[in-house]
Amino acid sequence: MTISRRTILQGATATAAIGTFSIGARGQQSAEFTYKYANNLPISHPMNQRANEAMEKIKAETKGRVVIQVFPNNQLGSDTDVLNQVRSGGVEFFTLSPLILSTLVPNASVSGIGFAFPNYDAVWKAMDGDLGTYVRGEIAKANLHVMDKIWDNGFRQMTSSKGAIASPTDLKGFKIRVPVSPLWTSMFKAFESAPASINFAEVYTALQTHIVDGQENPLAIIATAKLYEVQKYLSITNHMWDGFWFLANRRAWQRLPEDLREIVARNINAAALLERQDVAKLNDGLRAELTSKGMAINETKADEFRAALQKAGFYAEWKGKYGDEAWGILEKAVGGKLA
Ligand code: X2X
Repeated sequence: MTISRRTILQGATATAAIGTFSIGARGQQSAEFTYKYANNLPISHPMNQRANEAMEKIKAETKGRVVIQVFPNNQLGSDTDVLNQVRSGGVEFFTLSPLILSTLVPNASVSGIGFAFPNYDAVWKAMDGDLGTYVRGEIAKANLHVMDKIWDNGFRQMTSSKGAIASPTDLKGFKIRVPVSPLWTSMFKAFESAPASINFAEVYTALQTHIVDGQENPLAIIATAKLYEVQKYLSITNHMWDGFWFLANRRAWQRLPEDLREIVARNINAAALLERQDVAKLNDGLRAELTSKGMAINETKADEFRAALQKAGFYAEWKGKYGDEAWGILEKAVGGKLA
C-alpha cells in the first residue's frame, strides 16, 4: 500500500479536528470530545435519569472537555441498528441487554438463563464477581469496551391482552414478543409459544395492533413505557433477570486520554449502582400503581415453569452451547446445578 502525502495531510487534519479545543460559532468553547450515548428506554426510566446526572458530572469534572449527549427512547435507532453503530463508531456509547448482545458475543447471554438467579443478592454477587468478569472478557474480544458495573433492567414478568398466564400450559401457542436474541426465542419455543423477535422500539405498536398478544419485561418498563395501556394481564413470573452492559466503541474510548477515561468510567459505574437501587425501589411500589391503571395481576409458581423448561431440554441444550467453562461459572454463581 502506498501512502501519498495527500493522505497523510488529510489524516493529520482529521486528527487535529478531533484533538483540539475549538471555539464554537457563537464564541463559546465547544468540547474536545463530544460523544453520543444511546439507549432504548423512556426518559422517565431511572436509567436515563441516572445517566443524565452522570453526564453532567463528567462535563463538570472534565471542565467541559468531555460532553456526552444522552439519546433515550431509540432516538438513534433500534437496538439492532445501534449495536452496529457502536461497532462502527457512529455512536460512542450504548447500553444493551446481555441477551441481545449475544447476537455478536454468543456467551454474553449466559446471565439470562431462565430461573437461574433466586434474588438480587445473587445477581449482584455474580455480575460484580466471576460471572461478570467472564462475560466482560468475552465482550472485549469483540472489540468493544465495556464498563465494569452492569445496569439493572430487572426480573422480567409476562403480560398479555388475552388472559392471565397462570401456568406453563397458558404459554402454549401464545403469540409473544421477545427481544432479538436466540436465547429468548429458544426459551419461549421450549414453552411451545409462538415467539416473534421485535426490537423494543416497535413493542408498543405491535401490542396495540395485536401483531402479538403479549410481551415480557420488568415492572419498571411496563410502567414507564406505558405498556399497561395496551396490556391487561400481568403475571408475576420472574422468569429471568436482565441487565444492560454499558458499552463503548473501542476507538472512541481509546481516543480519550487516561485521566478523562478515569473520570468517565468512575461516574458511569457510580450511576449504575444508584440506578440499581432506583429500579429495585420502583419495582417494589409498582404493583399498586399498575393495578390502579387497570392491570389484573396474578402470581405464578416458578418451579412449574422451570420444570417445563427442563422437560423440553432447554437447560441441556444451552449448557452444550455455552460450554463447560461458562456453564460452570454460572452454576457456581447461583450455587446449584441448572442442568
Ligand atoms: O427490549 C426489551 O424488552 C428491553 C427494553 O427489556 C431490553 O432492552 C431487553
